[in-house]
Amino acid sequence: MTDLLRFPADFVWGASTAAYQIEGAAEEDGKGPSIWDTFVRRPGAVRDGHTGAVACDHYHRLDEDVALMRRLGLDAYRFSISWPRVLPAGAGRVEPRGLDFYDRLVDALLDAGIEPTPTLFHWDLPQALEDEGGWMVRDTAYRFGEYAAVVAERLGDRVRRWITLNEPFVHMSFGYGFGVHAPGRALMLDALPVAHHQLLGHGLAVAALRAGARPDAQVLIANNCSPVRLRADAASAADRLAADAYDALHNRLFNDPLLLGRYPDLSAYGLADPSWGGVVQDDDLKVIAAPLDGLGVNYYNPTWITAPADPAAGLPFDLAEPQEAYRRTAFDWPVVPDGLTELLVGLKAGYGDALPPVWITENGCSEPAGVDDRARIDYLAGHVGAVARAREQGVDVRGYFTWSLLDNFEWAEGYHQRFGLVEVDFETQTRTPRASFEWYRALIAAQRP
Ligand code: PNW
Repeated sequence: MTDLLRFPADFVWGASTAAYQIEGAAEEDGKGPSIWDTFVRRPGAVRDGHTGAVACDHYHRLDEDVALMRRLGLDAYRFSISWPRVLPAGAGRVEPRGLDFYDRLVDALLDAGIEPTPTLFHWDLPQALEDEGGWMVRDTAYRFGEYAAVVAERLGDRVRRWITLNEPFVHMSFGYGFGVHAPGRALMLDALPVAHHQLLGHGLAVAALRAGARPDAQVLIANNCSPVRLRADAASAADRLAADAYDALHNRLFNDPLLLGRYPDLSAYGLADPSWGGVVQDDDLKVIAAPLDGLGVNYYNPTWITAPADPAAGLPFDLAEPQEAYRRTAFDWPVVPDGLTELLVGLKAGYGDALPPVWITENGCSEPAGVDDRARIDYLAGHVGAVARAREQGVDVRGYFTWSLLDNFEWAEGYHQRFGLVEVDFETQTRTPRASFEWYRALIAAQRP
């Protein structure tokens, strides 16, 4: 299985995590509260009232965790930086102990021969900024640019690959649209300014990183992309329009401004007027479309869409279930590796030369507890194969990061979903590599010249 897959020697093999999901130490060393620290206290917000207060206790187990990564043979490790660890109030006073932690992590990774690949924002907005309106207000974009400059000044001499935002679509829709993630606001389509302000923040962060980091630094964003599919029994003109509307909201709303410098016309689907009521100001799109060194793509599964049963009810599409009997992960997500090939080939077809090199910045699955995770090996093998097929079809994919290195705090699902190559016992903090860890280690080793 593994020996069938040969990638170029410089293809980057990685694993991903995020600060709130693994670090714990939620109130240590001067860290300010984030919206997740607040949200997890809301009754019913997270299954069984789980919180990330301790999580994998990675904040205190950095050396052990980097040793695991070294054993795995990773080329790169994608982690996220907690904004409120660095700037407890989101802006103003810098907390040096917060920066010290990431400084030590970067050095430990470099010592282990692993490329540190930090993400500046993986959903843990400083609560102080949420109190001022969060990503619904334009100021948050400027605060994000300032935060990027602070981090670049401290880590920019050593970090060569940066990611600005993680999945602005999921943060907008789950956090501000439906309210199932922090900050728990259910604004539905009124949450659209969250897209623009995150993208503006991204553009300002790109400028800050280019100014403050090493000249050879690369800057990426990690977008959650999902190929949109119709059910075989749903192929009317109304179904196709619904699928286009969903694609515009999930994929093009974030990829078009970054790569083409313009927003999709959401008004064509009754979603919003093109100016978004003054949210999009002159020259914002120039900032947002600053050239990227790569597009990060987080892929889990396609989305099936039908025409809305009740067009007056709000959204111009309905989410549907596929008719095919796909294998399901423990999260009940369908396993569809060819969706990743379809997605990547579609990005190339749609954006052409405007598409920079692509990096799979997340891909993986939740499976039942236990170390004999054959199902995860099948998932990963299928999706790595899907990347190989996209490369054969001319898509310039440079790296693959699996989600996740460790079992961790899976947002609204708490510790009920396990995505790790390494099992974590959340009582004892014991780490136990799974069969998939050994499989991934062998895959990476087999690529070495
Ligand atoms: C991503 N969806 O979130 C995040 O970047 C990770 O932090 C998370 O742990 C991982 O995927 C697994 O969930 C997503 O419903 C959340 O389409 C929801 C969706 C996709 C990605």
